[in-house]
Amino acid sequence: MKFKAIFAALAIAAAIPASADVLYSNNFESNANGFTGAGFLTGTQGYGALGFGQQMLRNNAPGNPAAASVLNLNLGSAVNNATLNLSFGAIDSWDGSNCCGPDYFNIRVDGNLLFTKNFDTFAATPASGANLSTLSYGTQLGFSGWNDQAYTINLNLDQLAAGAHTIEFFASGNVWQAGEDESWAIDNLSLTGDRAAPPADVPEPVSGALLLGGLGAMALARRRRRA
Ligand SMILES: [Ca+2]
Ligand SMILES: [Ca+2]
Ligand SMILES: [Ca+2]
Ligand SMILES: [Ca+2]
Repeated sequence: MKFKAIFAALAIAAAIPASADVLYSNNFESNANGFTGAGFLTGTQGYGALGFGQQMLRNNAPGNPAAASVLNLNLGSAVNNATLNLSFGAIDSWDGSNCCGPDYFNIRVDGNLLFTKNFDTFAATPASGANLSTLSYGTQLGFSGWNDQAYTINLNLDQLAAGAHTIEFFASGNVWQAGEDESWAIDNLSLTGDRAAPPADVPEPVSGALLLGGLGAMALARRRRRA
């Protein structure tokens, strides 16, 4: 029984890959597993042509900051080189530095604000930044009659410890108008990273000694049975 448990533990340790793992992924086609707080699945309208599929997670909550859509994760082991990737839609009248802004989209990981950007869907050029790639701007993708924008966002989260984590997605700004005036959506969300190596104290030499001891005892028992 003891040997079986040790061998099972070794087998599990050997099965943990050392390279990049997908720790969470969701295209929001059928569920928002792991999420709490504000937000709801909705049809993608014009965002469907930009890789958002049929459904996405939309949040049009009011407030400053507005109520967040919160991803709750529990990691079985520590993770290195963690990266968060997502598609982001700035839907309708995001005002940037115009009259009714600022309108920020924010990502906060374990209480740390790692992404904040004042989006302007009236601008002649797309928003720019090291973490942003443009999918669409200056076009009508649906919802209210205002033009919309779409981007991919890539964030380096570095190390994540084993255990619970929260990733909050939310809008803010003292003229965040919410509702059908300005809202946002995310899709194609993934968290990838390298699971840390299994603990160094996996008792390989000990189990070997136990195994040899066990074989010795078995041989002794056989000899005794023969005698
Ligand atoms: Ca989708
Ligand atoms: Ca607005
Ligand atoms: Ca629109
Ligand atoms: Ca606004």
